Amino acid sequence: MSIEVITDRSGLREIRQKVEREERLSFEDGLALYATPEIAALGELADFANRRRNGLRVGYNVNRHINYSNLCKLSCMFCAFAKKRGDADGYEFSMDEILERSREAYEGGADELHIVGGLHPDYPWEVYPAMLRAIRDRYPELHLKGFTAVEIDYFAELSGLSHEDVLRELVDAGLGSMPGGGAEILTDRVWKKIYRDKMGPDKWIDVIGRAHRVGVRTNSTMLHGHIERDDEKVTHLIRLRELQDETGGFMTYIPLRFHPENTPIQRLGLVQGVSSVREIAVGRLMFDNVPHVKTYWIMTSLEVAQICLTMGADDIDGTVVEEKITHMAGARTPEHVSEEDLRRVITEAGRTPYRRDTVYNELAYPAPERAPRPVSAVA
Ligand code: V47
Repeated sequence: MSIEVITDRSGLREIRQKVEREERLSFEDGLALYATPEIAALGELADFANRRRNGLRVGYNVNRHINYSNLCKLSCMFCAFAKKRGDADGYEFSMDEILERSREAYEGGADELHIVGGLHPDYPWEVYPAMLRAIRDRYPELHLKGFTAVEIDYFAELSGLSHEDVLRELVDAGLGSMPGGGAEILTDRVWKKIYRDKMGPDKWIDVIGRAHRVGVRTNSTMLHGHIERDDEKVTHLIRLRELQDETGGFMTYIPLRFHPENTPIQRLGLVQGVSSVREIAVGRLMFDNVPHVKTYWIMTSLEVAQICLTMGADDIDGTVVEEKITHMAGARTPEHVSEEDLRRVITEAGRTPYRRDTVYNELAYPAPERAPRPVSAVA
């Protein structure tokens, strides 16, 4: 078989020309990207698009996730994290436990805390700004990336405030940006089938748009590998792209690989490496106006994440330390990787690692030593 035959079989000839001319890809192009059996040709195209934007640089951050509680009013079918009060594995961290994790993160040299949780059945709204303020007052060096659009919407309901006022209060308390979770698949069919109690797709887009307009930058995600169809994933990516045209507030796109264990849709099984690579490549090509595409190694494995770095991704998330959402759903990856290991994974892929803050400014490596915070400085 000649290389020409592979190019023909890939169905990507015209799309390749469009990508070269920096022309926007259509819905039908998106379907073709999902349909092609030629994963290497797809990856090469996405790598080209990524390198035109980001060169050979790959970002990572030194971060820590804090999942403050898994008690949740919702019962989404893809989720193994959410529990009800009285369930054996339901938990909530006290403020002291949250501050202890923040201290460890600070002393361990982290630059970011990624803070999300379930829709807690009893916390009053005031808990959330108080949580941020308590961390910020002690560790102002840490960027607080917190709360998905789903949580923000819930806080608006709890407080009676507008979404904008909720966001402004959180920013005043220390919120630096928002992660991209909760988007799942932005179509009504999937929403009705597997997470109908949760905010719908239009609402997710609306709340994120409001965040962008009040100056809060966010990430974006797509949960793939369950009941969604290719056309629904293309619709999802185009919706994100359209919002980005309007607001420019998305920093990163992150495909999330569905982990089925302990969920009511466990029978669907786990999609494997090629699916993770394809989502990265299609995301890079379709979502042409997002600056960065992240392979989240916790969900893909470091091995697959490394391959994704050669096929469209320019970011690998961070050191993480403790992760519950995917691990309660059967993830076998570790919860922590060292900064040195992340750099090695990136270098081995032929890329140049850079330590970054949450909003993609380059930071010094190695980072200057951090002294323990003197007790007198603690509020
Ligand atoms: O919102 C829930 C998804 C998200 C499962 O913005 C599941 O930098 C897989 O959004 N299998 C949380 N996924 C993770 C997330 C994230 C992660 C890393 C970085 C960033 C960022 C964001 O995980 C949830 C939901 O969409 N999720 N259950 C599951 N069983």
